[in-house]
Amino acid sequence: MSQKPQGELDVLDKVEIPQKYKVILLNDDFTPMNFVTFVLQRYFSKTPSEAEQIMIEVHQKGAGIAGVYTKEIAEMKVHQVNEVSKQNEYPLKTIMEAE
Ligand code: TYC
Repeated sequence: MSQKPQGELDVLDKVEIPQKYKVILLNDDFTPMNFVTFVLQRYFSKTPSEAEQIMIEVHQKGAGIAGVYTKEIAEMKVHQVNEVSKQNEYPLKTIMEAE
């Protein structure tokens, strides 16, 4: 048990906090909007209205956050989206970025 005052972190405490990664959806000119909203619901557990909102943001701004996860989970999401997009012959891509 730590004897330190609350709110104070030392190096040993810090290494136990896992780094989180943003999974970022990228816009393109070809992927249908309904496929993007499907992906957000299926792989990122978004509601239909959340999915619609994120898809529109990506469409307008060029990129947007689909979710934030630990490294292994983020890697899996990126892989799943890139694979399902390829299978459907759409250029939809995701990347991950440390928070
Ligand atoms: N820009 C696409 C279109 O007009 C829709 C789209 C949105 C594609 C988000 C990718 O990540 C994306 N059909």
